[in-house]
Amino acid sequence: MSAHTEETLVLVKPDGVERGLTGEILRRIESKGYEIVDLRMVTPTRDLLAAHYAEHEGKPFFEPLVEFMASGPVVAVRVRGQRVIEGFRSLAGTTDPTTAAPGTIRGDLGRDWGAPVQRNLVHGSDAPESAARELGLWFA
Ligand code: D4T
Repeated sequence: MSAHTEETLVLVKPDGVERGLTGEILRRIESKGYEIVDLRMVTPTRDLLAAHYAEHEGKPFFEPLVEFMASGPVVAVRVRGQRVIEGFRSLAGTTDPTTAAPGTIRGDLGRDWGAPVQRNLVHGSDAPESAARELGLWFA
């Protein structure tokens, strides 16, 4: 592995799985040239989600977010590549799917389905420290 090879946690959220977009999302990751090195489908517990979203605890969207994320299966993916942490966030697009740029996962496939911002199809770690922490939680 070169100095810039990293691993990140990608989640296909319950909306992505329910809409049958898992394959399309994985296709975009692979087409970009990133490597899928581990993958599992899981309906996350509240405890796992509270740990995953610890930085958002106390925010108004925290409880509805945890409830949504626990509402069905999620696909957790360990993805490896050169600068993949920022690279995947670029593929995903900005947080709000309504205004995410066309060409991105959220921009092409997502929109506002009710609770603003919540159903944005994917999660991607935002820094090496959070990637290591999150991969440890989801691939314990
Ligand atoms: P993740 O962490 O899922 O990759 O998303 P982002 O990094 O793009 O966005 P974030 O951490 O700001 O938000 C985490 C998660 O909370 C949901 N959310 C966010 C929500 O339901 N309502 C809101 O108002 C916001 C800001 C969506 C993503």
